[in-house]
Amino acid sequence: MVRKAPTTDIDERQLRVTSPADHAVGVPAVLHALQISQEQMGITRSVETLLRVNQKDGFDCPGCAWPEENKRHLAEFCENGAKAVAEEATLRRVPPEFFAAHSVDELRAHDDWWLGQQGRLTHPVILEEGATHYRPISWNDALTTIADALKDLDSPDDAVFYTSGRTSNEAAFLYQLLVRGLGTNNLPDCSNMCHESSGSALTETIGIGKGTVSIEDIHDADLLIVAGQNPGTNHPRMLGALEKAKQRGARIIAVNPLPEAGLIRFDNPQTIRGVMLGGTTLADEFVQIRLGGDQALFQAIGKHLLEVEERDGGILDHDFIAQYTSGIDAYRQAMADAVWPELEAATGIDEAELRRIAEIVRGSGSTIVCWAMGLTQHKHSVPTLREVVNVLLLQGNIGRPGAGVCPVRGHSNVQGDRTVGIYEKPSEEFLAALDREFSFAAPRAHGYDTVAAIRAMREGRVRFFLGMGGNFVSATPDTAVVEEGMGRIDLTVQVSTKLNRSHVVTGRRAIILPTLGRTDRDRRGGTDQRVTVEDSMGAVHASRGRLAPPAEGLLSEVAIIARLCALVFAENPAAPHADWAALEGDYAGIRGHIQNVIPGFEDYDRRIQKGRTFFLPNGPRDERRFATVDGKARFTANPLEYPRIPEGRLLLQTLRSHDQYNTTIYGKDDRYRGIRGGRRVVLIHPDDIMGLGFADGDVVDLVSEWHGAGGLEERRAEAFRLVRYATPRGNAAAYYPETNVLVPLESVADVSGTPTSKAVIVRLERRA
Ligand SMILES: Nc1nc2c(c(=O)[nH]1)N[C@H]1C(S)=C(S)[C@@H](COP(=O)(O)OP(=O)(O)OC[C@H]3O[C@@H](n4cnc5c(=O)[nH]c(N)nc54)[C@H](O)[C@@H]3O)O[C@H]1N2
Ligand SMILES: Nc1nc2c(c(=O)[nH]1)N[C@H]1C(S)=C(S)[C@@H](COP(=O)(O)OP(=O)(O)OC[C@H]3O[C@@H](n4cnc5c(=O)[nH]c(N)nc54)[C@H](O)[C@@H]3O)O[C@H]1N2
Ligand SMILES: [Mo]
Repeated sequence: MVRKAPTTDIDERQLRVTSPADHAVGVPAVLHALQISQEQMGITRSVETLLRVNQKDGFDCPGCAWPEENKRHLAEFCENGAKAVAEEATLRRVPPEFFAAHSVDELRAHDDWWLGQQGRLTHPVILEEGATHYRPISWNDALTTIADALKDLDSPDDAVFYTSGRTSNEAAFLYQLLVRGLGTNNLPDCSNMCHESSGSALTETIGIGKGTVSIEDIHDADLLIVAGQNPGTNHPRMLGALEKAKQRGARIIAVNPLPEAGLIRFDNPQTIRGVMLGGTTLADEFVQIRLGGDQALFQAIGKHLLEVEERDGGILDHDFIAQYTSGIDAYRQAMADAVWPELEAATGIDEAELRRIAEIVRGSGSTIVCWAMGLTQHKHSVPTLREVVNVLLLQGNIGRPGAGVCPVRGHSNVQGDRTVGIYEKPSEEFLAALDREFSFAAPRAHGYDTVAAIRAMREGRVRFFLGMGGNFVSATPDTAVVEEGMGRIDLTVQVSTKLNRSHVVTGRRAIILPTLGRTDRDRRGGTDQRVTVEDSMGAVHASRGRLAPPAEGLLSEVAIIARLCALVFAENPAAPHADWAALEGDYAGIRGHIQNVIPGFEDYDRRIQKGRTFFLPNGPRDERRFATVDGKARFTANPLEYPRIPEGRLLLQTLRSHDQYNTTIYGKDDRYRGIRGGRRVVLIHPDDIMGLGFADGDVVDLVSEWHGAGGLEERRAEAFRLVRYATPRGNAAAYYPETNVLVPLESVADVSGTPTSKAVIVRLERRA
C-alpha cells in the first residue's frame, strides 16, 4: 500500500446500503485504522505515531475525552482514535501555492471531506477585502493586522472568540485572559452545542457541572445505563471499560432509538478472546426509546421505585436522603402524579416493560448513568438530566464506589477548557482571582454563547471573529443564517490545523493562522513543551507531541495567543500584567498562573511530570459535598415534556457516522450501520416510508418546519436517500453537518441554550 493523494468530493451515486452490523470493533476495525493511517502518513510514521497515543509521556489522543485505563496496553488507541491521529499527522500539505491555485469561490464549491483531505495548513494567509484568493502573509504582519483590528473596535463586545475543545489548558487559559483583558466575556465554545445541558442540570442539582465517577467506578458498577450515546463509534475505548465491568458481573442497559452496534456486541481487538470467539455481549437490555422520551423513562423508574418503597420498603437510601439531599417531598408528589399512559406515549414502551427495567435498577447495589448527545440536544434536556439525578439520589448512588453520573464528553479537552475559564458566564470567584493574579479588572457582564453569537452576527453587531480551532460555520445550527452572518463581519480569523468550511465562508477580510496539533513537537525556549488536558473524569495529565511539525516556523496556539497579548496589551496600564514572552517560552509559567487562580491545581507542574496524572477535586465524588444553593443534592420536580410529532411529519435526529469527527469527514462509510460510499441518507422505519407514500431508496428533500415569531419557517436540505432502518416509528436519523441547514437557530434547549440537534420536525418532499 502507498500513501494516496487526496480524492474528489463525495459522489453520492456510489452510495450502497447493506444490513447493519450487530457488533463493533474486532479485526476489521484495526485493519481499517491501519489503512487510513498508511494512506495519510506512510507505514513508518504510522507505527511510530500510533504507539505513542495515550502512553505515559506520549500525546493525548485528539479523538475523544474517554480516560485511559490505569494499566495501559501497548496500543492504547482505537480505530477512530487512529483516524483522528492520521488526519492530523498526515503528510499532505496545504502550502501558499494551494491558495494561489484555488480561488475561495472554487474552494467553497467543495464539500467538507474534500477540504479536510487536502492536508495540514503550513503558512499564514490573508484574504483581503474584495480579493478572490488568499495570499501569504508573514506571522508578524498577520498578528499586527489582528491586533490593530481589535484596538480599532468601538467596544470589545463587538468581538466574538470561539473555542473548540482540542485547545490545551495552557492555551485556553491564556486565550480567556486575552479576551477578558480586552474587556468582554464573549467566549462561546463547542460545549454550548454539546454537554452544556449536562453542566446546567448537574450544577443546579449536585453543585458541579461534571461527572462524579472514575474509570474504576465504571469497572465496579453493578448496573450501567448507557443512554443517548453511540460509544462503538464515538468512544470506542469505553467499550473496553464496559467489557471489564461486565466480566465483573455488571448489567448494562442501552437506551437508544437505534440498535447501535457497539452496544449489542463487542469484539475487543486487544484480547485474543475478542478476536477469536466473537466478543462479549455488552447490553443485557436494549430499551428502544422514542427520540426525546428519556425524561419519561427516568420518571417511570423513579415512580416505580417510590411505589415499591411505599409497599415493601428497603429500596431508598434513607440515611443518604436525610443527610445529603433536599426536595424529596416535592419529587415524591410529582412522581405520584405522573400517569403511566403519558409515560408510555413519551417513551413508546408499555408500563409492564418500563416497570421491568425499573426492577433492574431496584436490584442494583450501585448504578452509573452514562450519556452523551442523545440526552443533551433536546428542548427538555435539562429537565431530562435532572430526572437522571433524581433516580440516582433515591438509592444514594452519588459519592460512593461504582455509582454516579457520567456525562461522556466529546472533544478531548472540552472539559479542561471550561475548567480554566472558557465560559461566557464566569463565576465571580474565578474573575476575582483573575483580577488579583494579573492586576486588572475583568469584565463582569455575561457574554455570548454560541447561539447568542450567531444572533448578534445576524443583526450585524459583530465586527471581529476569532476561532481557536473548530469549524464554526459547519458545526453550528442554521447554516444559511450563519453563513450570512459571517459575511457581515469585518475580520474573521481562524487558528486551525486543517482546511475547513470556516476558511471559505468568511468576513469581509479573513486570516488563517496554521498551528501545531497534539502530535507535533512543540519546541520553545530550547525545550520540548508539554501541554495538559483534562479527561471526561476530571483527571489532568500532560501531552507531548514528537513529530516534526508540518512546516518551519509554525506557531503553537500558546505562542499565537501570547504574541497577541503582547501586541494588544502593550502600553496599556489597565490591561492584565504578565510577562508574555516568558510565558511563550515556557508553558510551566502558564501552569503557575493557573494554579494561583483555579482551586485544585496546586503544585500543577510537578504533578504532571513523568507521565503522572492527578484528579481535580470533585465535591460530590470525594466527600458528598454539594455546592448548590442549599448545600444539598437536590431532588427536583419537573413537568413531563416530550416532542409531539405532527401528522405526516417525522422527528429527525442529526448524528455522526462512523467515518467522521464532527465536521471532519474521514471517509464515506458508516460501516456499522451498513451505509457505504455516501452520506446523504435518512434512516427511517419501513412503515413510515410506506405510510408517507414513498419506497425504500427514494431520493427526497428534507424540509424542516419551525413555528417562529413570524409564522411557519421552512428550511430545506436536498437529495437524501431513504434507507429502511430499525428506528421507532415517527423518528428518523441523518448525518450532521449536512443537516445543520435544517436546525432552526431559535430551537434551543431551555436553560442551557443548546441547539436541539436531536429533534427537528421535518417532512419529506419528492424531488421534482
Ligand atoms: N469518531 C468520533 N468520535 C467522536 C466524535 C466524532 O464525531 N467521531 N465526536 C466527539 C464529540 S464532540 C462528541 S460530543 C461525542 C458524541 O458522541 P455521541 O453522543 O455518541 O454522538 P452522536 O452521533 O450524536 O450520537 C447520539 C446517540 O444518541 C442516540 N439518540 C439520539 N436521540 C436520542 C434520544 O432522544 N434518546 C436516547 N436515549 N438516545 C438518543 C442516537 O441514536 C445515537 O446513538 O463523540 C466524540 N467522539
Ligand atoms: N446538527 C448537529 N450539530 C452539531 C452536533 C450534532 O450532533 N448535530 N454536535 C455538536 C457538538 S457535540 C460539537 S462538540 C460541535 C463541534 O464543533 P467544532 O469543535 O467547532 O468542530 P470540529 O469539527 O470538531 O472542528 C474541526 C476543525 O478543528 C481544527 N482543529 C483540529 N485540531 C486542532 C488543533 O489542535 N488546534 C486548532 N487550533 N485547530 C484544530 C481543524 O481545522 C478542523 O477542521 O458541533 C456541534 N454541532
Ligand atoms: Mo461535542
